[in-house]
Amino acid sequence: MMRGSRIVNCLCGAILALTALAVPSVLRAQDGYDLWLRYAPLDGEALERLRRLDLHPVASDSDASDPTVELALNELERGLAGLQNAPEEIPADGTPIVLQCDSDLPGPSGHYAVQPYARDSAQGIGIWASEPIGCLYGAFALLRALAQGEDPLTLNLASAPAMPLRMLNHWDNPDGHVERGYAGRSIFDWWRLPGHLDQRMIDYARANASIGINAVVVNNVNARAEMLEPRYIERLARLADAWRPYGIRVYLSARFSAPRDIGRLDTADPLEPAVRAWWQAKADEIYAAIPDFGGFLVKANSEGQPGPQDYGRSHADGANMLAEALGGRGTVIWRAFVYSAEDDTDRAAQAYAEFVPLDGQFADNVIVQVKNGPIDFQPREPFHPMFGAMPNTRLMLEAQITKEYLGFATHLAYLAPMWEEVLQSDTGRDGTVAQVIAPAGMAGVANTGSDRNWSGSHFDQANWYAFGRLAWDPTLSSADIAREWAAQTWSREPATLDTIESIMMDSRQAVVDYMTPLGLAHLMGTGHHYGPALWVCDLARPEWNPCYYHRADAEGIGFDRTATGSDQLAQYAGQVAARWQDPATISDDYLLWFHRVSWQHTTQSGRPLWDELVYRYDHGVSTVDSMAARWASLEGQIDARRYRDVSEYLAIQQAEARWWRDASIAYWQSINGLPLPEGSSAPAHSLEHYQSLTFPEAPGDT
Ligand code: GCW
Repeated sequence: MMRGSRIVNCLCGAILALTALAVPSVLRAQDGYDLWLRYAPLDGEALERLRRLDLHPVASDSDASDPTVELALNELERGLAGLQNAPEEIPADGTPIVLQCDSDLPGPSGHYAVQPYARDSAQGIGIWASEPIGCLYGAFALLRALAQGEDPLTLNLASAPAMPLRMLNHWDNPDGHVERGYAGRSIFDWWRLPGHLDQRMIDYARANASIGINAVVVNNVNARAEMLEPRYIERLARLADAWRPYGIRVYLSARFSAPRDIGRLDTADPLEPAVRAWWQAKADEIYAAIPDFGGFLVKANSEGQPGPQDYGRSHADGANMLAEALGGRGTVIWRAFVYSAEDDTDRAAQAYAEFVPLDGQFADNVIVQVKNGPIDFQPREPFHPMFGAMPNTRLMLEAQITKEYLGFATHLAYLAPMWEEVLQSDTGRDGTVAQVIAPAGMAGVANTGSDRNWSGSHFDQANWYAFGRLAWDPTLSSADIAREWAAQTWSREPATLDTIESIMMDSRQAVVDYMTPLGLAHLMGTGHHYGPALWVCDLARPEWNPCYYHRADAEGIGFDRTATGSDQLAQYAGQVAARWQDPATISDDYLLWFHRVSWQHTTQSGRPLWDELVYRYDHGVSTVDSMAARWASLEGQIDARRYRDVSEYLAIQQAEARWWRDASIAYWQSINGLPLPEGSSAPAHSLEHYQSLTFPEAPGDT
């Protein structure tokens, strides 16, 4: 099989080489499908060096028969061929890349070392790991370095994952709709499974493995019970088989009421023996089909989902019942994203209030999954106060890769700076958030879909990439990740890279500024979360309304979370709360999140709040203008199709940033009656105009 595919690849390589004569490689048409794994041909010294070395991968006989090692060898061949613009054929001699995948190199699962070695007069590159998956990760690491033009003879790439679970959560429904998905339909074709496995499922696993992702929850946390039925288990087994060599374990979101929905029981009470027996039998059935099934992800008693509280039981009762059914075979990931219709306390305080008293009560194979902030994936939130507050429970961080609240796929917003901000936050109790989650992991709500470019936009690929890289190593800097991603995805030209990196690094703060500056949150159109809707105040549940979050009136604006208000600030460690306690000293980034202040309040910039607010909106808009201008300067440096795709999206973003600014300012002025600061232009339309806009076609709704 190997030989056959090499022969075919040789022909492809020859055709590629001919095409290369006509069009400079950087400008060849790209549709984004290849992600960061393009292996675009090197040039100059880097290319000469590779050609001189004539690298070729080899593995010992015992390793080579392993499917994961075979993937590593194939990937190296494919990558080396691409980087050298050469056919995928193994040179007879040259410098070996020796894979040793059963070495006694100590470290957690997945670790590797990639280094040059010299033995007698021979030199080579070694990839050492203690299991095959480490070799695959090492192969990708080597190719990542080579793709950035590095010299293989000076590399020293020892690395180990910082946390065991590096997971994607798909909010994909079995009918193909993706909740909060902006990249088309679901990539999972349940209808044609298990008979047909789409190549995309392999390409997806390969992309995940290249950044260290090792776990995938295939269905929405707003789960359908049918996903637990035999026909889906059979389909999932086919995926599990296909992904196993890539080191990926499959998980299911489980609907808590499944014993009633599909099990013919009249209760789902977790303490009821018949219910426990049902889950036990279900787990056994799944493990019979998928021996390395990862476990269940559960959203319970949140936003109308069923859960143990329906029967007067606690989250721990519910989670532990499922944990017992899985036993040592798998993990229950229980979400802490809860807020209740009956509870009129500050929404930001509710998860902590419900979960922290349960610390120590969860079974060993339960992980509690906590969103990065206490509300809901806003453009900026302070870190969630549960981090550090449950020392006897494994906590996992949930981030959102899909941009539900950051302009969908059409706004360019690189999210790694946001995740970096959270991961590096000192909880004041148990180290940084990154340290708190180290025994568990990180989950990202996936942004993949059926769009040719996977993510709905070329730049959103960077968020998938950065999520994986940070879950592997949360100490990486967002700027470094941006650069290494861009070098593999766009171009290696240093000036082009500088420009792309600068656009990416400015982008998230730009969104914060034009949507929700100074600690404001949740002002998006209700339901679909597209566009501004600051004025909405008539929905049944208080926390569905933007006015709940901003609390603006003629006197002032902001949510008082100090002791004079909801006192949610008291959920943080003393030293952390102290930093945010005083409206005179708190960072402007969190001002209106924790404080209600007058429109005249002096901010850190020295400007009164109203002036600062308008300044931030203007700054957000002008940053997007500048991002578009910087991108325009790359015309001719980037292949035309992707260049144009990004240009058009940036034009949309420019218009929508203005829309956000204008609608927000028009609304605030209707409340505070204040004139615009000198030099700031009036909104383009009346408030009524903005209020009249509706978007019934907005994608990704529930
Ligand atoms: O962000 C909100 C979304 C819901 C989502 C929920 C959650 C899956 O608007 O669509 O439901 O969070 O995280 O459970």
